Amino acid sequence: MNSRYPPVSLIGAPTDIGAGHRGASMGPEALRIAGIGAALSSRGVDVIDRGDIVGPRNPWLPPVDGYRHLNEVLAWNRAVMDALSDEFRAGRLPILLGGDHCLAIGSLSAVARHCRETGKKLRVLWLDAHSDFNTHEVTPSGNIHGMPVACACGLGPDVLTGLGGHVPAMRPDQIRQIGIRSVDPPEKRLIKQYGLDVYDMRYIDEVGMKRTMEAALDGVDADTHLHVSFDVDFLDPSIAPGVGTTVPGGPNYREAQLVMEMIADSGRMGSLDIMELNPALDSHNRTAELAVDLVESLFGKSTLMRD
Ligand SMILES: [Mn+2]
Repeated sequence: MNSRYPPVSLIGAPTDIGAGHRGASMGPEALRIAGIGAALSSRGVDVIDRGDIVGPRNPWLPPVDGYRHLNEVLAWNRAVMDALSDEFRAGRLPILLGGDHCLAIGSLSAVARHCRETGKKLRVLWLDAHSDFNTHEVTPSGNIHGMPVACACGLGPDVLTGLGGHVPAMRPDQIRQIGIRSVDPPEKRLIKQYGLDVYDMRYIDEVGMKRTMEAALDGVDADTHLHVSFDVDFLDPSIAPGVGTTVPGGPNYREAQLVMEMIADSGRMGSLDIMELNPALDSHNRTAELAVDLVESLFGKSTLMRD
């Protein structure tokens, strides 16, 4: 077994309850079919598949008071938080197989609570085309997958912001967002107001991915729990078409590999979300296969001859 990594638990969360397109509910199975478990085992990682979390079905209703499916979103996120908390207590590294990105409210709540309980420093890397910092006042759609970062920072409905028992679950300065290229104008104002650290595509174009990641990982040390929330729409749609909210101009294959390799080099990743994979919009499961390829890099598989 590869002693560099703690034992890993795969947790499926098959729902699209917070999304604007149906289909992310099939993400966990697509990742399994693309071989995520075997890929980790072949890296020498001890991996268990815990199967799927069970939650309410998607009623596909319009928003109420700016939120779509709030009760169902809450039920799913409670279940996600509990599942991840169990893994942290067991000393394992949970990989959440989404599912849409609203489920990060549950994973961020669990991670933040784990860090409070163990005295670890928290750093969240949010790999995404979007900032996901909407609120019910400014959201154009009411889809809660556009709100998880705001909720983690205490901005949102009490039931979601208070999920982990501490409001806010985390401070904006514990979060680094990478790959951002689509932000609604009122969301932009909130991001400025809260001082969120955003490395958008303009920044990456100007300074390069290596320096971007050095900045995003700056200060991560042996006491840091690094949580990686990987929205598959982070990637350029030309290589990753299987998502509901594609935005052109994202990181290419080599840039994405570099992101994952530099996270692996830090040696501090303690939890991972793989979110928004939508097999209904994919082509021959290639986006799932790419995601698995990138996960291998997160666990130390270098494309270069460095071992
Ligand atoms: Mn997202």
